[in-house]
Amino acid sequence: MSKSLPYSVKDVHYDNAKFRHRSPLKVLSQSVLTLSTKRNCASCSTGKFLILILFFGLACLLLMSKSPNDSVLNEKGKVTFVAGLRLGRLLRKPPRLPPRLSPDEGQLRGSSANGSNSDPKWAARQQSVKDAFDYAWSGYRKFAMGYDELMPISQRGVDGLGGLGATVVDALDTAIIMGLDNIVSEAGSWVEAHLLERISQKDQVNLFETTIRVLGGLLSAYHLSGGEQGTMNITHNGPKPAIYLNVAKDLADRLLSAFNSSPTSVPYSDVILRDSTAHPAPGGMSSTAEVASVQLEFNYLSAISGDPKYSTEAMKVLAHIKTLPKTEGLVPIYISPQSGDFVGENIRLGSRGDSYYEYLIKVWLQQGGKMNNSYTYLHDMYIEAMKGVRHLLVRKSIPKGLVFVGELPYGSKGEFSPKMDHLVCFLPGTLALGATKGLTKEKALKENLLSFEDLENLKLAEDLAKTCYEMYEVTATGLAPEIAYFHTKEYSEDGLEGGNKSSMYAKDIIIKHADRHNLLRPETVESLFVLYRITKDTKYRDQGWQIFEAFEKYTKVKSGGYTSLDDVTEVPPHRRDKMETFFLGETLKYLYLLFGDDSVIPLDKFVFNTEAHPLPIRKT
Ligand code: DMJ
Repeated sequence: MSKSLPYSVKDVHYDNAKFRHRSPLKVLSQSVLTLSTKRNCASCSTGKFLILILFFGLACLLLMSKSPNDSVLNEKGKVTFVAGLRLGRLLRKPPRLPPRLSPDEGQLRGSSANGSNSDPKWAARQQSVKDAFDYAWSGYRKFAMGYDELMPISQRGVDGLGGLGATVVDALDTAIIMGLDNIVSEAGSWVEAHLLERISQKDQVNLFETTIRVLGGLLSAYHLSGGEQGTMNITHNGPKPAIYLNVAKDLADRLLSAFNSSPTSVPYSDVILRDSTAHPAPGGMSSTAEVASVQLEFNYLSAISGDPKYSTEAMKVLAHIKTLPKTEGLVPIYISPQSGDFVGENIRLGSRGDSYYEYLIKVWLQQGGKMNNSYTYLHDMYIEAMKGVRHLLVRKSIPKGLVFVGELPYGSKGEFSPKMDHLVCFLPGTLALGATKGLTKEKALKENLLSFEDLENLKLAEDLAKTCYEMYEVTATGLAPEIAYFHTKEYSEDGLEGGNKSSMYAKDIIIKHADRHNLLRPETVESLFVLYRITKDTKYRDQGWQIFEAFEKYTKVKSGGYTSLDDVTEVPPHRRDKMETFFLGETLKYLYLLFGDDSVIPLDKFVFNTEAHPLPIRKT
């Protein structure tokens, strides 16, 4: 067993001074002080001369920049120029004018308009993502409209998710955010014309997948098209928001049977839509991530419908999980709806485990992110779990020291596995969000809002985002495999490199033959987006652009749409035949937002569900 990576205080190298706010006057006085004391020159004639020139220059500037706005009326009615005002004006940054927004843009934005995308390079790149979305949608519309997914090579549709037209609903809010009115209208009209009927006729669907993609998509479309403002559709495209809400309610009413049929508060995994019945998955178990990742959606539905039943049922799951024994906050990936207990010892943040951790912090944020209320236990569970991650799951690879999150397939007493699913790459974004609560790192540091745990989590977020990006860089296509293993003292395998010989991490990352596929997944670009918003470090944008270009190069299909790949380590890669719904719902949405204006879907006003559907944070 190798040692776990200590994230001790000395590992957190934050240059707080770099972010500390200094007033212009302080800057001036500190410069003078630096001149006089540090260089010990105040008494020498050059020092005095320099100080004199500094003050003389300032005085001239003050006098020359007369402006009536800098004046106040004194009691005799005479105009007096106020030096303080003018000095402040000279030293202040020019004010950022609020952008003029159409009503629909206004809906997508928070009150702040910081970080506008004035750089034409990023505006052009954002446009390329929008074009890619348009291309993906037109392939889907041409060959698969109304099916769950497009098979772009065979040019047909397939119902892999129960037949509710999942791509239509997953893509809808991305089209709204991108301002693609025709697509909003096509997708919205399809929902209005077909979805209720489909829901009433279809057979088996998975509670989690249907909630995050279809219910989440409807709720986000409801909000973004102005649902909470009244019955008018403020985007002027697609149906009235009330249509989305009605369909969402009908769907959720049927999904509730998964909760109501179970003998415990842990829901069954499968629902028969047409008769609103539910049953367990074939093995009897539900996935922990699945039962604990429906709360954002059910809570918001309760808020907008005025009916608490959705939230009540969904929140019982988390309240119940709170009472179960855990390993340093970490939980097994299976849970039994029959007994309500966890099953097995397999602990991981990849498939079946991932969004349990994501929703702990996001549900708390959705409910206002306050301490000392009935949701605080979620924050506490999250903090404990991330401590557990740092202690039990985080290691460094050799020879180059990439920080990764492994697995404990036999619990904390069993052997550590250096396996990391691409799915784990949601974690850097969630860690950063949980640390600053959606504020920029600069603001959070300036306002002293970051605890020790927050700083550790933020540091881990940045390290893991690097690893996730290197999982792309290391392959011949520039696209990540579904699963990577990391070379450690205890584990190594030769001849399983990614195919990019110039990557300095070629020896650190091991890609087994069975894991070389790429499903157009979003997790890494999701984390790059969140980290860019929070740190403002443009490297995250550059990395996102590299990934986007690789998608364009290797996954675009001539006849329309994009496809999953079979093997990212060879060029040209062998292609699969599927465009997953989350390529439109998540991957392209996060890339679009990464290259765009920070005030669109601000992270302190919205939480993204695990399928990237933004839902508003409850106002407190
Ligand atoms: C999405 O459906 C969701 O993000 C889910 O939580 C995990 N996997 C896919 C995308 O990879």
